[in-house]
Amino acid sequence: MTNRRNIVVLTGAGISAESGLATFRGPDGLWEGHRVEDVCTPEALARDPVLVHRFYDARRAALAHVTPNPAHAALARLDAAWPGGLLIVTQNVDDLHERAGARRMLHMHGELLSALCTACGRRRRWDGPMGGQPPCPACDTAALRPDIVFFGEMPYGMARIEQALATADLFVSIGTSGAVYPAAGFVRTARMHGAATLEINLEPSQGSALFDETRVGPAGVLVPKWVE
Ligand code: BJW
Repeated sequence: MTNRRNIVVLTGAGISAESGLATFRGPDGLWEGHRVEDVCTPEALARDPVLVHRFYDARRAALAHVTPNPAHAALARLDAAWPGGLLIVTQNVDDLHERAGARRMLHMHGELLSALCTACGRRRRWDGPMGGQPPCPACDTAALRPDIVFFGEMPYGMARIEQALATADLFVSIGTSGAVYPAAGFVRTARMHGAATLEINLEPSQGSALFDETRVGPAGVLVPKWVE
């Protein structure tokens, strides 16, 4: 491990791949023939809500059959033991970091197990096929949508993330292709503020050249090695 004080960890779909969840842009990255870019937009939700709900219902159902892997567990150990600053920013909408025990974390692209009311903007736990009870009496179930950040929408927690990047001594990116912004730009921001940068991925990502070091291999093996 390292003795650097403030750490920001960014995770992507690759960290959950060894738990059995599909990544977005690999060979199995299509869902019923649709690219994620065609399903995850406000326009797609307006045009074909049944398709979009089916996509997220399937993803939600898949959560019941998976468990955290050694990479999630290693980050949870880091969270419990690290005396300095730590923020685990995940692009993933699964709950595997929490189930492994991580606490200092943030879901920048939303959560499968959360519903968002399009009428009042409140978020609540997803508890039913169409989101269960509405978050507040003023809105009805029809107004609920998956609490997912679609393309063109502002990710959650940007101010907190920017602040953590500005004071980071080390930025670590795990299991992400670097294809989607603003997450793909975090490495530049961290470097600009003087952080050391490390990438852990099955293959060099689109932004590999921006990292001080790239370790190529499965997260389930390399993340525990990095943390210990
Ligand atoms: C392993 C492994 C193993 C496998 N071990 N590794 C042109 C330029 C710049 C930006 C834009 C642009 N045009 C449009 C934009 C903006 C747009 C964008 O980036 N589009 C790109 C397609 C170009 N971004 C947005 O719209 C975002 N909002 C935004 O920009 O708001 C404005 C703003 C302005 C200023 C500041 C801030 C904001 C919103 C993006 C929302 C993304 N949503 C999704 C879907 C929702 C969640 C869900 O349904 O699950 O999020 S898309 C999808 O991609 C999902 C992911 O979180 C995201 C990233 O994917 P990820 O995690 O990297 O997965 P993969 O599959 O791509 O990669 C997996 C990697 O793991 C691979 O490299 C494998 O090799 C590796 N791997 N097994 C280690 N075992």
